[in-house]
Amino acid sequence: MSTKPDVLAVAKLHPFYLQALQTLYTVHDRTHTEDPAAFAALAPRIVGVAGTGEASVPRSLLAQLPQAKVVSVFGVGYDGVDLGAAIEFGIPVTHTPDVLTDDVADLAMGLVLSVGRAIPQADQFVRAGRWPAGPIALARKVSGARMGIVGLGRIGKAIAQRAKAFGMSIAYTARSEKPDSGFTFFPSTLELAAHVDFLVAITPGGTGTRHLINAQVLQALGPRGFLINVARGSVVDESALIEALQQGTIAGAGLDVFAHEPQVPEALWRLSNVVLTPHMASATTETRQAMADLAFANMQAGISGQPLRTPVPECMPLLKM
Ligand code: NAP
Ligand code: 8YV
Repeated sequence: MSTKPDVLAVAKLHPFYLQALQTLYTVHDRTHTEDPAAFAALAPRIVGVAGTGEASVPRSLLAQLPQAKVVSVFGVGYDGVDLGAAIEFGIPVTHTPDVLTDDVADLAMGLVLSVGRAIPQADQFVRAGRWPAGPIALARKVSGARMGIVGLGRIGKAIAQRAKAFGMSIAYTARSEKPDSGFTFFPSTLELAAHVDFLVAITPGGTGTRHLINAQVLQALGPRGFLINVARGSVVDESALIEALQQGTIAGAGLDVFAHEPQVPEALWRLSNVVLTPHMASATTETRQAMADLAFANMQAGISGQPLRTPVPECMPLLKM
């Protein structure tokens, strides 16, 4: 019988993270959902919980883990974790900020260029042998256009930096104004949308941002405006977005995240004015390795009672106790 401490994986973990965990722990891969009877016997021995940015860690699960010392999320977003319950039960939560910022900002710019210049559509145009019949339709100039960023945090600022290099003007909304940024602040997403060509969502998910981008915001963005979502599917009202794309209320969208991943509505597949990617903004070898290293370091620290590398801000009071 293994003497390694027991860790519960609540989502399909990236192999870099899973393999690192397996060097020190017995990892129980989603046993709580796949074999609830076995989980009842195992739960009292679980000392750590490993998840992803999208994983669900509800109160009902945390309540069954009296020995859990840490929830280590492989991702910067942790909207799936019931933080109130984690704090109440004294289980700190960690995440992987900063190490993925460049990749997510790169993909956001990639989507801006893809939708603005219709690059995937142009690729299809060539492959389908349509070029000899005549030139492709004109696209939208990106350099010098107006970008609006919803959420000027670590990643939002990195997107702004890249957009500046394209000569774009930058405006943003966030919970609080950032006077030092030098960018134009709008107090609401609606006002921001009315003043930009490319609206880029990069906030956390969860109840605080649910459907921040709704039918009214899309209306304000207008028929020459593009939406980019690299935040969470929950930030955008997906039904309203589909309708806006179908009606030409907005010009197009570049989407890395969706309301019910990995399911993407067929209505979106059928639209020619969207570019769709499978929640891959941090999915490079380099970044996934860095995320795995950090998530593993947090797990080890939590289980061995050492200082956590990157606890989520809401858990700071817990760590001072
Ligand atoms: P961060 O530094 O915490 O920045 C979050 C920003 O969102 C902050 O500027 C914050 O405003 C703003 N915000 C929060 N609630 C808001 C609201 N209700 N209305 C407007 N703005 C709001 O986080 P980050 O490292 O940049 O990451 C942001 C998010 O990106 C993650 O939480 C995750 O959901 C997403 N993400 C997605 C992928 C992907 O694969 N697609 C990868 C990584 C991250 P204040 O500054 O005023 O507090
Ligand atoms: C990952 C993410 O795709 O960091 C986040 O919040 O959404 C992404 O980096 C995810 O955590 C890995 O599944």
